[in-house]
Amino acid sequence: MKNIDSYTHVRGESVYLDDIPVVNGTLYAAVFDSPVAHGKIKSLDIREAAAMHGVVKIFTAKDVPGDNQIGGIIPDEELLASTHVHFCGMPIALVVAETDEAARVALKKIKVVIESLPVITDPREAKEKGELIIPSRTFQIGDTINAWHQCEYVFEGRADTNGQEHLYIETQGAYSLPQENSAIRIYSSTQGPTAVQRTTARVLNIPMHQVEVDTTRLGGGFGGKEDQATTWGVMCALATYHLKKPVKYSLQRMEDMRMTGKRHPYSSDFKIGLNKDLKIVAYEATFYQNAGAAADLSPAVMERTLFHCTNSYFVPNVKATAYSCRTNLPPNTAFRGFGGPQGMFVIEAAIAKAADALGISASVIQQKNLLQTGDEFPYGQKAESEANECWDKAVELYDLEKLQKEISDFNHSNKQYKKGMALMPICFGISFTKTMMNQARALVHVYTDGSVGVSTGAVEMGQGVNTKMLQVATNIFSIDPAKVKINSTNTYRIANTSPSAASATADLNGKATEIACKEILKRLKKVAAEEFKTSEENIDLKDEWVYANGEKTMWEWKRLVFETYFRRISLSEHGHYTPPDIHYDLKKEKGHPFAYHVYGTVIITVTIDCLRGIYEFDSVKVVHDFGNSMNTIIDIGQCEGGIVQGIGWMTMEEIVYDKEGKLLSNALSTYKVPDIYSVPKEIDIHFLATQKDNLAIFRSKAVGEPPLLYGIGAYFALRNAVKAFNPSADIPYDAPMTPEKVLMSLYHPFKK
Ligand code: LUZ
Ligand code: MOS
Repeated sequence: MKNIDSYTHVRGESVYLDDIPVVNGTLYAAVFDSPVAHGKIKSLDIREAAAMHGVVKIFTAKDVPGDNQIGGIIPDEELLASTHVHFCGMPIALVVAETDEAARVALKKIKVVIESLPVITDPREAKEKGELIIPSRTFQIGDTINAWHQCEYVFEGRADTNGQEHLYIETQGAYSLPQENSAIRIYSSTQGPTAVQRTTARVLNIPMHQVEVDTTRLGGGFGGKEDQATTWGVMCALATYHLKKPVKYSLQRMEDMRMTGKRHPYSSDFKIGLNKDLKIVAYEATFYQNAGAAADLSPAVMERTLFHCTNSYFVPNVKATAYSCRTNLPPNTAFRGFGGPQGMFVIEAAIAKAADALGISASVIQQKNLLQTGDEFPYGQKAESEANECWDKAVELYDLEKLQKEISDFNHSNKQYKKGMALMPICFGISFTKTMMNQARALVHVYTDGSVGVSTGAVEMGQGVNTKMLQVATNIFSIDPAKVKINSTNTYRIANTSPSAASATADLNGKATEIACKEILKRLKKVAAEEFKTSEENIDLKDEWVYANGEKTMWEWKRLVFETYFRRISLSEHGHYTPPDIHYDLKKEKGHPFAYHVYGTVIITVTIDCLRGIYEFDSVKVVHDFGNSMNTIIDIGQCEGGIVQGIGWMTMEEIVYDKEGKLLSNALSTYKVPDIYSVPKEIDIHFLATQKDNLAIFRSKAVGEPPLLYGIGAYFALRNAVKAFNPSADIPYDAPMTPEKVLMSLYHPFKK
């Protein structure tokens, strides 16, 4: 089934935040943000700005009627700075004007005097100074202290990964409208409508039932709108609250890049020990997470780093410690993978270092240590592994031996160009790591004409979740897709939603939809059973017809629906789903946090130009564990997008802050993202279809985040290509491997 949004997308008719027809009297907001990364506000002068033509009002911290606080996990982030600023881009004042232009012109007239305080941008420095967001956490299995004695080889090193700008095509934004009796409706480009509702209620000191948040769709989220969309919704609502006027704020790209947090950079230390057979016996890692100036989602991201610190390998002795370090950068936040990729990169660096030292291919070590079913993760969960199946299938299907030979032949006969290849197995846990968040609801109405309306907590952000929800309803009722409408995500229809995140949206909301539909179906069948004088088990619905005892009856779907209504039986249901058997003990750091894991293996090949340091990815060949995909077109799209985004993070996207905490890569002229030319020439995705039971919707495993992890292979393929040119290259494990870094390592140190 095609994505139900493709028709309006292609015609430009899909309604994003900035396409919502504007109500008469709408005002426009813009934020005045801190020009310095850390300091004390000595004075703030808004008089000249407030007197400008078209300016209606300027709000500051003093105008917040409730709690001036937007911190989701920890209350450590002010909506508008009151006395101190903690990062460049921190909101200080909110200008509201009759036009967008007037608001932005007025920003320039605001005068602030800030007494500078010391700026920290490096997480290791923050840790040294005791600047931690939460106490450190350690995951442990076996006994690393005694395990080192059993190791034939031990290697230590350091690995760094940089951040990543979300670069959703649609920037952040919100539009709030005053309603009767002081209620407020907020259209928000958010992954988490409930977060916007809850925080607005807290900031304005009004009950949550006064705040309606409605989200039709996003032009991309990638985690950037899991938590940080809230700010803009609350800003608009604050102005609406005071002015009783509709207020809109759609951020400009540079505002968005400057003021919002990104993927967390990490700096890490590792120590790995292997025995003679190249089995990993022990692994230790210390992660320094660059959290930015406030907690945001950093504690949860840090936790997912620990959960993924051994990737898809079984290691009997592990000790991994993580620190969430407070720096003077915009608070870093969720980004597809949510700390998992950062954790995986470190063990892959450790394996690469060992392989280099032993003069073998990293794939030899990788293959020998893949998880088997029954193996225990450091957090106590037992694996239901597809790691070996994916790996073996990739090796066989894509003929690894032949590929390796082609590459070595190419490298022998070419001086200026070199090829490199890497294999990368992946493993990603599906569920919110906070067990409580794994719940969802769906509201299904069957109307008397036989059409169906479905509302869930799922937010459509381009990932195709609405199509999947529609498939669930049409499948259970066995009706034409045209009969089903998926409604906008709205806090008045579905309450207390978890954000659309953690790759779990289709599973959680799909299962809730399934539960609601099945309940209605049961009632429909009861009516049919009475009419056709048989039992409910003997009633079937197929292609909009009622069958009794296997025989087609006179009733079609529409008639059945109307007869049910005529008997005064409810045609609506609110379904609630929570995955069974997941739990976690924070004291022991053990449990069963994930409903299941997703596995896969990629073989990725790159060609570098050894004169210029530029490169092209020749091919990305994947065997991915989809379970039983319910929509192969959408799932391939998620894989392709995730792979390209992962390659971008690992190879070209370079976030640069200066020592003063100012973002230098602050526009698309200075921040390079993958474009159509940098997409690998070939992306081949093989579906590892398994018949095993799992907790995914229709056994179709979650697909949002896992494919991003394949991008890590790109980094190691590049390293291998550089080594083919300069075997003595001493390349730090420091991603992204930009063309500049490739060029430097090709010739440094250069012995020949
Ligand atoms: N968001 C969250 C996530 O709140 N918890 C998670 O475990 C998670 N995982 C991935 C992406 N977003
Ligand atoms: Mo996400 S990183 O699943 O919002």
